[in-house]
Amino acid sequence: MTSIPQVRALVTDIPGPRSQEILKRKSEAVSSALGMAIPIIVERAGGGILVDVDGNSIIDMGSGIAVVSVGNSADRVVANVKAQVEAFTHTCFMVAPYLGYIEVCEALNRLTPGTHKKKSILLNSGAEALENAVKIARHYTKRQAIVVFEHGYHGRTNLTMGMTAKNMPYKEGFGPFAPEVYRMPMAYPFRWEGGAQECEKEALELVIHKMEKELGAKNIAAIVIEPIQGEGGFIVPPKGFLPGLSKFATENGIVFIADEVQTGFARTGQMFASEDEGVVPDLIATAKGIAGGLPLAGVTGRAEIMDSIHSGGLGGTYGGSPVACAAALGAIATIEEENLCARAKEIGAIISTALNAMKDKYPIIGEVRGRGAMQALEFVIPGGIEPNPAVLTGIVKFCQNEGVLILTAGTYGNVIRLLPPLVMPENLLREALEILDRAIASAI
Ligand code: PLZ
Repeated sequence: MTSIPQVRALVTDIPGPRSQEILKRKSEAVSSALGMAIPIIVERAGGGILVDVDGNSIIDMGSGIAVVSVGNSADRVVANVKAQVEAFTHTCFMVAPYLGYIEVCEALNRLTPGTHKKKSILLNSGAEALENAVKIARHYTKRQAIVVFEHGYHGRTNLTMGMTAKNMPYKEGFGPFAPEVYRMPMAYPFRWEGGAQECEKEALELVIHKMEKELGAKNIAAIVIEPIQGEGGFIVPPKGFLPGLSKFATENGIVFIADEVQTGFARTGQMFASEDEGVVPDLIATAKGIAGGLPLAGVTGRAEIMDSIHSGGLGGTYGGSPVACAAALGAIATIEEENLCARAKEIGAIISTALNAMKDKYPIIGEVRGRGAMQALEFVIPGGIEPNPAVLTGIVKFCQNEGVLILTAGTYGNVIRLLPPLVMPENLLREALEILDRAIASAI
């Protein structure tokens, strides 16, 4: 285990004097285009704790946006990376291949849903995985149209920006965007006109109707969806929506692509969130939790689709770097050997119990939702569903001042999302939830 004590401890205000000094240098040196969720400078991190340069120990309820699910500097990740860096740092897999890349692909082929023959490629980021998944689907189907969903998030490159729903801050002024990307209504039970039950009855039918009438099923190369939308605010579609889309895709020769960049690798209590409803995607995009913090992403899919591309058609200098692959093998071994899927379910039960108790107390909470260690609160003006983003600033600040890092999300900027490392000790988790409760109490 990490040598960093798993206790919250504040020795200065947040930010402390050393963080403040370095943050001044940040403003001088780093583009102001980059946001910052918490105004500290991190010095070390391990398990569920971030230690800043002033010596404050902060509970990490964000995992660097669902990345360090196995904890920061997890033992197996560190050991594998050290050994790999000493052996060699880079050859480019397309120039001179190495075993680590192949082993990560084998693991992806084994762990992703479905028992069919699968193959994989490795890349550097989630956005790059989505870009490649779309390239593959278009090439394979010889079609162009890509279907995405309201509230969806797929990245910041030109194509994935166009696939992402939310304008501010991701798209504003960055156009023009790539053509042939079509956004469909999302099955968002909390905000569906008529409510959650109507959503379950109507959403799938509406989306299929639009695909058939507005695009023509035979023109659609791929349907791309996050099984639970991440940046969009942890929107969980009603039962049947994902299987229905997947079935429609299969019946119409459309490639069904699950974007499991945020939901993957045990986060939701299964290795992949698609498994909860037995959905078997044709292609699955992975990143984030795959490699314990090193940059790595993958596209895994049906062998006949993955092999339909001409030799040399896919690649990149750094994709599947040997160091990132070594980290991934350490992270995957940790997830499997420490049974982090089961742990994610336990964490989910603890969080959702606590959040539901908060909902009973505070009418500004409109909904508690999520799955496993991916849980969120959506804030509203009491009595209705009008988004209430204004309360978030105070809640986040209160948590920070008490040494808890939480993240926000949502198209309306009114969602608090919790994504703790799956190795978070239970006492820390409960402490963070208790502080969040006090933060919300102080906001009303
Ligand atoms: N698909 C579902 O969640 C990344 C974005 C952070 P990259 N989400 C965090 C930010 O503001 O840039 C994400 C995701 C889903 C794709 C991506 C993109 O992954 O590794 O950030 O490119």
